[in-house]
Parts: sequence; structure tokens; C-alpha cells
Amino acid sequence: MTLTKELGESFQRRFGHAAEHFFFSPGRVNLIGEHTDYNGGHVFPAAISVGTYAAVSLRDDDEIHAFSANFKDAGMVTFKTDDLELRQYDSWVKYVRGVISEMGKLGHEVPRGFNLAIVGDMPTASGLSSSASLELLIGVMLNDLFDYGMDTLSLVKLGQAVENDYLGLQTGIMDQFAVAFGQEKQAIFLDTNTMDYEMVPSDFGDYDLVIMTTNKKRELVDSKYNERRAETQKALEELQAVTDIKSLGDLTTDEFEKIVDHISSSVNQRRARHAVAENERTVLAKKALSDHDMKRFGELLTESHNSLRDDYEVTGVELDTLVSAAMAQPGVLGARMTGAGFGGSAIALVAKSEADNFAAAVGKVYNEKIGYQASFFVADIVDGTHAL
Ligand code: GAF
Repeated sequence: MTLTKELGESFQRRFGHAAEHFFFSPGRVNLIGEHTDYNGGHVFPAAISVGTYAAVSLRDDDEIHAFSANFKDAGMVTFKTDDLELRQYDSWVKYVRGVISEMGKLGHEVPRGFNLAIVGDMPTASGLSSSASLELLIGVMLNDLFDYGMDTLSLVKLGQAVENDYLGLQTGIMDQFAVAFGQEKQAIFLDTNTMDYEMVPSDFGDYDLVIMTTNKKRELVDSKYNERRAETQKALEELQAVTDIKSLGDLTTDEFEKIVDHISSSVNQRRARHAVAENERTVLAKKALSDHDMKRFGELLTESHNSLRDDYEVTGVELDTLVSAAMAQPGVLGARMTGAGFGGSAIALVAKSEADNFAAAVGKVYNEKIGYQASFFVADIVDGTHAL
């Protein structure tokens, strides 16, 4: 049975009537361009087939009745459409409240309550953007149900506002952009400085893009993320005293190395070096993928990981173990962490002919070193958030 059908059946059981509308919102994988989106650089993500689903019907009152089929014991959550204060213990419900709250700031009121069921098929804490997926799911759903007439970019910015303003996480725009603008079999090459973007066929030739999830319980991701953001911001401000740039993404590596000594902290020098070099790598990787030069594309993925490990310091033993074990396998052209880091997932470019042995071999090394299992799957690249 498909997940949509299952969701429809549990909706019927819990609410006693059929759902009127269904929506799907993907997760995302980032091919390359990590921690560049808040540094005015390029990113290269794609929407993936694991994500979140919603079943919904309108009510005649002003109440929202919602449940998640992923948290079977959590029961039904009921609140009024104007009860939008953040409750940190709310888990997934805070995204529903957050989206409605940010919509309200744009003058889009929720005129009626609704019954809502959601379900997701992403591995937990996989770093594949379950939060952006959920934000866009609810945003697109409300936009459709209540005819707000918002365009896709406005919905993307609304999702980011939920993170930045409602939840207080200083994330960039990549995740929401990938989730909303995704297209089947296409990666999105986005310049976060100008917001210009180009779709690039995600054709990896004789290779599979394998997603490897650490299954690490994620800790400190949010505080470490905000810390990295502050470090590159400080480096930028020091460089702006000697050169006319808007963001680190304006510099080439050569230009950067000539002025790096103006950054007072050696730690912040390394953080900024990553942001500048990663942006260059992303531009090169987009060219390599467009030219079907998989070998070069793979090398750039691995260089990205090394820089995230040594200069940006956002990997950790779990991601490093997956990447080094992957690189030791036959037919692997490159591997790197994807997303914010500190756990979550990594990706590897694996020859289709070697794919069967790959997960077992890497999984064994990981289990021996880390003490629990990693998960592996091949990503299908799909369309962005939409009604079903
Ligand atoms: C997280 C953030 F949400 C993104 O904006 C991006 O900065 C990413 O980490 C790192 O590249 O997913």
C-alpha cells in the first residue's frame, strides 16, 4: 500500500470522514556547496523522493485538529487558529504553528480550522531537511486551501522565516529552495547572492548517488550552526575593512589568500577559507556534472568533505567514518557529508556495478567503529512540494 493510501485510511479512522486534499513535500540532498548559502555563495541541491505527506479537510469552526502517523502514541493535538505561540516541546506541531504565524505577518489569515494528518518517510535525524519539507508542505497546503496567491519564492522565504524568526535558527535559504523548486531528475544550481538559478540534469551516468545516513542522535547542531555563521560573519567584516565585497562568495581563493591575514583569528581564517573555496568547487562541480565528467565531479565532492572536516569542522567521527569507508570501496569516485553536518547524512558516487556490495561493506566498517548501524539508499530526484 502506498504511503498516501495509508495516510488516507488513518485520517478516515481518526476523523470519521475522508480527507479532501493530499500534498507531498520532498526532502533534499545537497550535491555540493555546503555552508555557502549564508556566505553569498553557490549551492547545488536536489529534491529527493523521501519526504512528508499531508491529508487535510476543512472544518466549520476555528480549530486545528492534527496528528502525525509517525508518532503513534502522541495522539491528537488540538488548538485554535490564533493560538500560535512557540512551544519548544511541540515537536512537529511547532512547524504548523510557525507557518501560520509567519503567514499572518504577511496578512494571510487562516479563515477556518482544518483536520490534518501528516506522515514522513525520511530516516529520523537524517539531515535531509525534514523541517524544510514540513514547512513547505504546510505553506503550499494553506496557499492552496485559502487561495493566498503566493508564488513559490515567497513560500520559500516564508519557510526560511519560520526557521530564522519563529524558531531562532539562522539557517540559509538552500533547503526551502530545493524542496520547493525541485524538479524530477534535475539538480538546482543556485547563486544565493543573486537568487539566479539553473536546472542541471542529475545524470550521474554509470554511477548511483548513494545516501548514507549516520543515524546519530543529533546534538548541538543548532548552536554549532549559529556559531559557524557568526564566525564567517566576523571574518567578512574584517575583510570588508580592506576590500569592497558584499559576501565571502565575491572572492576567488587567490584574492582571499592575499588578504587572509586581515582576519584576526586563525580559526575564523579557516572558516572563511572553506566558504570561499567551497563556492569555487561548487561552480566547478556544476560544470563537471554538465560535461558528464564524473571523475572530476567525484574529486570535488571529496575535496568538499576534507574542507568541511579540516577547515569548517562540522563533520565528526560518524560522517568521517562513512566517507573514508566509502572511498576505500571499488568503483567510488567521491564522497562527502551533505547538509549541516555533525551527524545526519553523507553521499557517495558509486559505480552501479559495485552498488550491491557497497552498502554491506561500508555498513560493516561503520558498525565496527561506531557501534550501531548506518542506513543506505539511492536517491530518486523528484519534483518540489505539490498537491497530489
Ligand atoms: C542546513 C541549513 F538549513 C542550510 O541553509 C545550509 O546552510 C546547510 O545547513 C549547510 O550547507 O541544512
